[in-house]
Amino acid sequence: MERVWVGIGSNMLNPQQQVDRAIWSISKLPMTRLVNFSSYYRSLPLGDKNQPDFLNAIIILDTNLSPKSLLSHMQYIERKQGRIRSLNSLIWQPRTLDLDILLFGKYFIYTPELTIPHHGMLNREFVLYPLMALDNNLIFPDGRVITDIVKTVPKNGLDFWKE
Ligand code: A4P
Ligand code: MG
Repeated sequence: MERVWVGIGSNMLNPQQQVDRAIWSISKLPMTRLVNFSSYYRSLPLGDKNQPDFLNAIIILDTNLSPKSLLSHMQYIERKQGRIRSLNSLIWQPRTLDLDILLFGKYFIYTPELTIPHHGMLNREFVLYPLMALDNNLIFPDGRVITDIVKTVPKNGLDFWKE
C-alpha cells in the first residue's frame, strides 16, 4: 500500500462539478482508498493568461495499484469527462479535467510517460498551499519539508473557490 497525492485542475464547463465527479470516480478505483481531499481553490492560469481561472484541489489516496496502472485509470477518468488532448501540441490550454500524480510514496520515477514527483509541483502555489493545508508535516521523497518549500512560492492570488 502506498500513499499517493494527486493534483486536480479544471477551468472549463463547470469546474466545481468536474472536480466533484472526478473525486467520486477516483473513490471507486480498484485496490484504492480515498483518504482525504482538500478545499477547492481558485488560481490564476499558469501559461496562457487568456483563459479562465482554474479550480485546483488535491486528493490523498492509499493504493495497491502500480504507478503506471494508476496513471491509466486517471487518464481514463480524464477522457470520460471530455478531456481532449489537442494534436497541434499547443500545451496548457483550457481543460475540463487534469489529473496529475504528484507524489507516489517515496518513489522517484523518470520514465517517458511518468515523472514523479510531478515536474512543476515545487513552484506552483496551487499545488503547495493545498498540500500544506492537508498535511502540514508532509515530507518530500528528497527529505525536504512542505513548510520550507511553501516559503519560496508566493500565493499569487490563490484563494478559496467561491461560485
Ligand atoms: N505525465 C508525466 N508525469 C505525470 C504525472 N506525474 N502525472 C505525462 C500525470 N501525468 C504525467 O500530460 C501529458 C503527459 O504527462 C501524459 O501523457 C502523462 O504520460 P497531459 O495531462 O496530457 O498534458 P498537460 O497537463 O497539458 O501537460 P502537463 O505538462 O502535465 O501540464 P501540467 O503541468 O499538468 O499543467 N494553471 C493553473 N492555475 N492551474 C492548473 O492546474 N495546469 C496546467 C497544466 C497549466 N496551467 C495551470 C494548471
Ligand atoms: Mg497534466
